Amino acid sequence: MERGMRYGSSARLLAVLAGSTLGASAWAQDSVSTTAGLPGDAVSAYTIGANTEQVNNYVVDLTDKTSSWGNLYRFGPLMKGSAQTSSFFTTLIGAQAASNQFTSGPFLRAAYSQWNTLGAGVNATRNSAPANLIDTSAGVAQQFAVAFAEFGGGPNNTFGDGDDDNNIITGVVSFQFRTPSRLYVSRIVAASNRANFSAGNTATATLGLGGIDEAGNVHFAADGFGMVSGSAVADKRYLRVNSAARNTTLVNQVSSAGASDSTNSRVLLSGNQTSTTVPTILSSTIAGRPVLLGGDFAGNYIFENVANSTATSTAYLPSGGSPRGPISLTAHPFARVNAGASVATAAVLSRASADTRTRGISVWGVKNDGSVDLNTRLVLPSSVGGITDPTDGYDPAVVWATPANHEFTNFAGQVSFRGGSGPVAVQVLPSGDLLVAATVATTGTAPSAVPQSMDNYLAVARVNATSGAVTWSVAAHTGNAAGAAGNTSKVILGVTTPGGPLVPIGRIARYSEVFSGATNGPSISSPAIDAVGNLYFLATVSLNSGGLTTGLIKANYNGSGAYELELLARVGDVIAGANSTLNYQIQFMGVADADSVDSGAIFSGNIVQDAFSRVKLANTSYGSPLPLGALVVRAKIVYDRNNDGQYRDPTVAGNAGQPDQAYNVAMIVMPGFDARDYNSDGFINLDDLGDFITDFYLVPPPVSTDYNEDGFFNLDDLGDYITDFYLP
Ligand SMILES: [Ca+2]
Ligand SMILES: [Ca+2]
Ligand SMILES: [Ca+2]
Ligand SMILES: [Ca+2]
Repeated sequence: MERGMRYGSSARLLAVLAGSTLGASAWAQDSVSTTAGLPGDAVSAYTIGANTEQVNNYVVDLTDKTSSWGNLYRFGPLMKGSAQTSSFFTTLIGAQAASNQFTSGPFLRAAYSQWNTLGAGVNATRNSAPANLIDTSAGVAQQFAVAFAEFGGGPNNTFGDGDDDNNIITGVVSFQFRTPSRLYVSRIVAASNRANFSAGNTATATLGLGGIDEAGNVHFAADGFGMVSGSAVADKRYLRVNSAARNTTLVNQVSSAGASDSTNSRVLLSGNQTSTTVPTILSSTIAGRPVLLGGDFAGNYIFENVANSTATSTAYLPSGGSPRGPISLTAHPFARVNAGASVATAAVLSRASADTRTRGISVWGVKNDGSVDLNTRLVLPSSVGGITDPTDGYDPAVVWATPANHEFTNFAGQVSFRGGSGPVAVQVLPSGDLLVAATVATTGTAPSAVPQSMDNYLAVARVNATSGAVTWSVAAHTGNAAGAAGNTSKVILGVTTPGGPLVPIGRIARYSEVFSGATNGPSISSPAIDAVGNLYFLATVSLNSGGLTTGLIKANYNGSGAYELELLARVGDVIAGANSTLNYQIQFMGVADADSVDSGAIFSGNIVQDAFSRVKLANTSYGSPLPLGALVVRAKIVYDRNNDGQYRDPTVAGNAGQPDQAYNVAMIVMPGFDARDYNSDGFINLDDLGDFITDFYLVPPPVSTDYNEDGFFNLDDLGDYITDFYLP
């Protein structure tokens, strides 16, 4: 591959220019409370009335962060978990989701709070008031949405009983291309399992995420698992909340009666006693209405064939086959499963009738009403040479015994009920070919059982749109039983000087190498996939400089099967938050829980799969950050509240009374986009100016020539582009 063509290989690359562009600032729900230590400034999910915290509208300014390859990404704590008991700063965050696409239009809200002072924020009682209220009543913005499920031990601070709290939080996010570091966030408490935080077994549902579309419609599952209230949900339900329209005067409690904000909530499946998997969504932008897609343990695909009503089908499976885990979706039809009416493509792990291991991925076309078009099934190769890593020759059929027993993973344990959704990453490439990817367990006990194996590889299949030919490759792997210590696990690459050659900086590690004594994995989360087939996942890593930790990895796709690994972030990284004016440290990003994959790890639904509409994918080079739309990652961050260079979470043993503050957050990762790079080739030069002027005089003008995003195409746009172009 052409490393010289790598995005960021030149002194003129955007990464080097970052920070000097467009006054790009680094400020981010990046805040701490006015007082040090506990309880912090996370908002309660139950506050209504004059200081209602059901909806908060605020700015998060992202912080530039350079990857191991020298490429520019931007990070920010988009939303905190909700407030908990006085013993913890926030709830625990479980599954997350992002809308599959961007849309554009007016800002969701007419104004957003902004601050860059320690202590300022959106909590009505624990922050000082934000200094600024930014008027967004005019202009065109890009919009996407994210969601997470959160849970806590409830008022009694004990997990596993009928007072546990559980919420679905959404964020509808707007931004403009000229100021891509600035996100305008509407944080919304979409649904809760109780009306308030009063003591007692008053919780009425257990919630599982799920999917969200770019308008903020969120789909989730609800049942009465562990609940004892007489009002608890008594069946296996699916619900939708139009979170952008949430009534802020009440808590949207999910119970047997439905949901309190009944105007903006719908029960889409009720009376059902068959266990379901967490649902996803075919977006309102594509289908004209949000369409729920889900599945159950009887093998049915469940789809909202008409608004607020569901139908089932097994036409997506081979005869006698069965699915495993939640389904995944990409908002693009794939020719070979599209008889003409597909608007999207879905995928799920599956077994054929005789299988005792989960070795297949079923793929089907999804029509406008969610129904099944054509289908196909891809089966993991088990022969030597059937699937290898082209970069290092790794062949799992050689390294690991009984390759016919290798199986797709990250669907067991709690995943079907609590998310994430789902284990299979699916994308239709610009060429029309299909790419699917999922994590494989090479060893294990009984099929699909927990404890889950920590010996993993990330398998990718490309399906030719014309011939149907399937080619498999390995994108990442843990090597042999010794993991990173065996020196055969996949290398992670980086530059040691800006623009320098890529050299190994570490390896994927086996989970027990990082967490000694651990007896289960996985070591590699499920992947999320971007517009050109790059993969994003969490994995335990061994770094030459940073030791054993957990990393956020991008696997760069060369277009023909080979992937090289780039480190985007790791546990231990420190990021400067400029809204809070404090540094914070990433202290947790989790891959596994006590027996299986962590629902809060990355799954395929964690990414906005489409690039920004202004990005010209055909011009982006290998390694470019620009194909990434946006990625949500659950993290625990610790603010250095007293600015002493120490990051001491006071809820961790030995740190009691410390002034620092620790929050579980939905971190957003976005590409280092620069609106001046008009042709998206990674350089800002006269080609861009020429291309812009050419487009500007086209009739009709492309949307991208409304450069200043005011909804008008006029000379102001040309002037603003030229002005920006000549900024230093
Ligand atoms: Ca409890
Ligand atoms: Ca400190
Ligand atoms: Ca350019
Ligand atoms: Ca304009």
